[in-house]
Amino acid sequence: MKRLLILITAMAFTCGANAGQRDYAKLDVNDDTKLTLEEFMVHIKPQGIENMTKEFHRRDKDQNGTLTQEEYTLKKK
Ligand SMILES: [Ca+2]
Ligand SMILES: [Ca+2]
Repeated sequence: MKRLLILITAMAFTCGANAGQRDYAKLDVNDDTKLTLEEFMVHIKPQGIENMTKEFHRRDKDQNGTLTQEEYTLKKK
């Protein structure tokens, strides 16, 4: 049990360190290094969809309908 807790803590720490990249890889379901709106929405709760749609378009600097990793991580804090 103690070991599991340490493992979870270690994982949380690792995730925090480079969360943007890990998120991006996880969201990019088809691994084409572009995030479509659909991929972007996969982990979003229904009530968050409107906000996330705005967020997606805000990050999509070149307005091509997909997010590169750079666009995705740019404004993330
Ligand atoms: Ca993709
Ligand atoms: Ca784009």
